[in-house]
Amino acid sequence: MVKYAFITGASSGFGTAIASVLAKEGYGLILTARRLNRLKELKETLSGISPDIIIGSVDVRDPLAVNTWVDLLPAEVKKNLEILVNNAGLAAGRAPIDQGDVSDWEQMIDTNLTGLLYVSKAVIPLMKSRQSGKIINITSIAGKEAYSQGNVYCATKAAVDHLTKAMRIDLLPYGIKVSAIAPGAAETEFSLVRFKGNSDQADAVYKGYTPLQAKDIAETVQFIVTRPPHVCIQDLIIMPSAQASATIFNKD
Ligand code: NDP
Ligand code: 8X3
Repeated sequence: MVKYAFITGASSGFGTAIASVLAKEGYGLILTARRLNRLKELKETLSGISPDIIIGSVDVRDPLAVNTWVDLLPAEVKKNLEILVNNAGLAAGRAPIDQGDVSDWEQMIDTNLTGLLYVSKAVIPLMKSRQSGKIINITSIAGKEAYSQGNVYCATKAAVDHLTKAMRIDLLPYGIKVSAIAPGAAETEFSLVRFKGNSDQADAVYKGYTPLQAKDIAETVQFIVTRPPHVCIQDLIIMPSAQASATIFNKD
């Protein structure tokens, strides 16, 4: 019997690396993001490693798309959905609070928080009916500490941090484990997205030290999902060795 892992934001960064690691663990994969071409490439790469891969262009901000997508999954897949990794997310821009772009705020809140809620609400009933499941929310050091000009991004991640605790309480009677991973600076497409394609600004974020790689976070997911049934990893902060807090780095 194939067990399935649903990973949002699988077209890049952590999501792609998590898909690869869970494929090697033998999971069938349900991979979503907006960029279908990326998901097709990933499916090709992982076919022959994962026993089954289902991909879909799903914008987590669209509740109808999310619900329809989950509804239309084959019955056998829904019955065996064991893992949800709520990974899709982004920072859009960096600005003092009074100078932020309202559409950036909306995009971050709608994706990082509301989108995560939509996906969770669609998937949790499947886990409840199995009386087991593992949900991993990708938060951030930005959810633990606020930093200058990070305001709304930090707020969305703090909200998901708190929501993770609340989900764990609500889902406790159903054998569903809920975990959070809060990474520090990791070199993915994150900064390129945050700085809207400005690669000089994005590259500068990772200069002078060794940032985390997507694989580091994927291996952490692997650790969490391979714990025995009586163990729940609730909350992890993972930083580059050269980063002590959200803003304190030891750079060359
Ligand atoms: P990437 O930009 O590389 O990946 C982000 C992923 O999210 C992409 O697959 C993107 O896919 C997806 N995504 C964004 N918006 C939507 C949407 N509306 N609907 C569906 N999918 C969406 O960044 P990371 O891999 O670094 O980011 C993954 C998560 O990790 C995010 O939640 C981020 O906040 C968090 N994080 C990142 C850190 C870092 O330093 N990199 C540190 C701490 C946390 P597509 O564009 O195809 O839709
Ligand atoms: C991404 C890391 O420090 O840029 O969540 O917010 S940070």
